Amino acid sequence: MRASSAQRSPMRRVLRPAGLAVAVGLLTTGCTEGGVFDTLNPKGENARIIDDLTNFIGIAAVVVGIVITVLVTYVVIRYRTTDETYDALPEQVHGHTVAELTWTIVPAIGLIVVTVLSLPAIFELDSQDKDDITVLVEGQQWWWQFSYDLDNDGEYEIVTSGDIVFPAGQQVNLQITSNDVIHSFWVPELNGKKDAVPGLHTPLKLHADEPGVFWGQCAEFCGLSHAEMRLRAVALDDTDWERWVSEQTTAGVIPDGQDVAVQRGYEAFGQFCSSCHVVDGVYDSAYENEPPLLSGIAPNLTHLMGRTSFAGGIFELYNDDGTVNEADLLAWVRDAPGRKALAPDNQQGMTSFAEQLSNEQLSDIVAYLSTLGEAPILP
Ligand code: HEC
Ligand SMILES: [Cu+2]
Repeated sequence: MRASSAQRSPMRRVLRPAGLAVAVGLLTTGCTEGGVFDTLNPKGENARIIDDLTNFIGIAAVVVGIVITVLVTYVVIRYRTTDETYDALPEQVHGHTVAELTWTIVPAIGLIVVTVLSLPAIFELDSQDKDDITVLVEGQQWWWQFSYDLDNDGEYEIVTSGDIVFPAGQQVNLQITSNDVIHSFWVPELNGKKDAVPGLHTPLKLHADEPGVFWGQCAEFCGLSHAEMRLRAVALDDTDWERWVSEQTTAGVIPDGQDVAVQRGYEAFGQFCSSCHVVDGVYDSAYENEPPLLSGIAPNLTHLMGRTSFAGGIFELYNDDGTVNEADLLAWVRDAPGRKALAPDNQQGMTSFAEQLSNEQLSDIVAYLSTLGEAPILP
């Protein structure tokens, strides 16, 4: 045995492999099968194009990796020095035409194959059919807004947030943008990531084979609540989709005064909330008055109750038994920055109303919010 390895302490011999095992263990914890953020589990045409490419290139890369590892191991063992002092250099070689040509041409062929396979996939994923529905996806700190142009006339018929609802089995054109910093729109089971950059409209497509709910997450660090900037992509069958559209395209209504709590909540909303939040046909003025937000936009609440979640997809809007999750809704309206990391002093996110609103006003407002729109339609 050589001098150096004889000096190695027995502790180190144990610690090294143990450390390696822990590292591999930690790395593979991300590999749960069937998780909602599983990129290797395509549920639509676009994701499948990416998955096919990943599978082919991944397997090829593993084969190349094995060949290289075997060759390197062979060379290391076969040509190791036999000189006990380590002073003598092995025979030095300069220039070997066959070897140099081989390690240039073989990788070049590999890269050409990868390029030839990737290019059509890139073009296919970027192409959009003008006849398909278009949804403008706006990222802001820290939630997503979805504006639907159903007939491609440049006008948005529906504005919502949190859930992006769309017809299953159809391609939907997305235009991804941001109203403040760079975000990234990502629904792993349906497509790759696409950066949301202020001033740019970047195309992406959404397609799901079957009705279902697919989870998404902002994938570009965008500040304080980046980790709490989620979304759900809800694919509906044709009948449900048409019902959803007809519900969403109806404007809000001014309460008729029958329910006094709702009436008081509606009035308090006008006083405290309508500078930021729009309710179509009821409180339309928020955008005109330039809401005190960096993004200039707060969630449109016209059909709030038609969503499954709120505040960037982090709170459920409904309890398991189907009743409205009034507890979380009330806690949110009372003190949003206490429920999710926001920076209202920096014009990022909703302000706290803990000091301004009494418990009675809060429950009135929640009563009013509960009247906004119908219950969500789920696959
Ligand atoms: C300074 C602007 C501002 C004011 C004023 C404001 N909000 Fe908000 N509100 C926001 C922003 C921004 C969000 C999104 C926060 C997030 O999810 O990160 C939000 C989110 C919400 C949500 C969740 C909506 C969704 O779909 O995720 C509700 C409900 C809500 N606000 C209700 C209210 C009520 C009720 C009031 C008045 C008491 C109010 N807000 C006042 C800016 C405001
Ligand atoms: Cu982010």
